Amino acid sequence: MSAQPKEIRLDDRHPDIEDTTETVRHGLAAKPKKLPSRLFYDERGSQLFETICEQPEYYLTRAEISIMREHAADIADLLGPEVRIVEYGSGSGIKTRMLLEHLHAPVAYVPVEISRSALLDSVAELATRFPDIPLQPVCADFTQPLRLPVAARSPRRTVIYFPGSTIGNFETKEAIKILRQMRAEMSDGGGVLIGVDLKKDSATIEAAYNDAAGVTSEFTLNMLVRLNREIGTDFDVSAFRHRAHYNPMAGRIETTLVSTVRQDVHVGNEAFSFRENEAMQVEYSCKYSLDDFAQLAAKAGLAVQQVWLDADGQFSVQYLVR
Ligand code: AVJ
Repeated sequence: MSAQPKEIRLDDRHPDIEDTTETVRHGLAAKPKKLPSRLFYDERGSQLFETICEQPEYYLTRAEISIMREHAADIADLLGPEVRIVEYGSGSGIKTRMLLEHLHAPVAYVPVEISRSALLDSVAELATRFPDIPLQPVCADFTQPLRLPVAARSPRRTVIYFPGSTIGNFETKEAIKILRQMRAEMSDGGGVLIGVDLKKDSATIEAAYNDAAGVTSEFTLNMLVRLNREIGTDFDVSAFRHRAHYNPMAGRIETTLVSTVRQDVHVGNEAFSFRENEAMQVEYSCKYSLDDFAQLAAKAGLAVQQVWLDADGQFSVQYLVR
């Protein structure tokens, strides 16, 4: 008998709706100016990110998928039977499907996602593909402490899945904080399965954030398009350009929007001046050596138990335990 698609209840924690106007006012008043990278992801931004993943220069996604293709079965063996997977992020990706496909009698899959629509879309798709895995979507902000939903069947272990090197978007302090929070949420004997992009020559890294087709540039500039539409700012989008530079000392891509002219931008009735060539920080994408990341994890009370690499050693999937 084949399982019928069950109705899936969304556990809605009503994450605070961000006051974007306040965030932008705060960011434009800072010196240097700085807007958070989470503002990239409106519908268009999420689409553009998907297109970035298909660019020949953006090696991260392909490398991580190749790791999963090669090692998902070993990963599933290591996690063992009756595991509960909690994913930070919507889990619409192919990597999630590759993991779920190989698990042994998983007890639950719990995607935690702030966007209700992204969460519902991904869960609808997973429900048809994996009719036998209980899905327990939670609409919440994963950067905030979470109470996991009560499991229908109690899992042998709870594993937090955080693919995509999204950890790279957090500065050291925040990265430690989020890893600590994962440590608290996983069970005794649980772990964190995390995708981490690795340090390599600057040219390769810089090319990944400066694709020839200009998709990343459009993605970065879309933040301003979005703000003009949603909160009525008047950024002259054509007078900004995307700049992504690898800072080898800090081990990170630093993405800025550079104003090509002197201009005033209004948020409500407040004006903020940009000098010609003034750069506004919009994203960090941190890169780690295996050693760097083991040290970061240690600061969160986590030890690296196993590392899987792609054939070119560009990217890693790591399993962290207490
Ligand atoms: C989704 C955060 C992993 O930093 O590589 C891609 C986002 N920004 N190109 C990254 C991104 C520009 C991406 N992460």
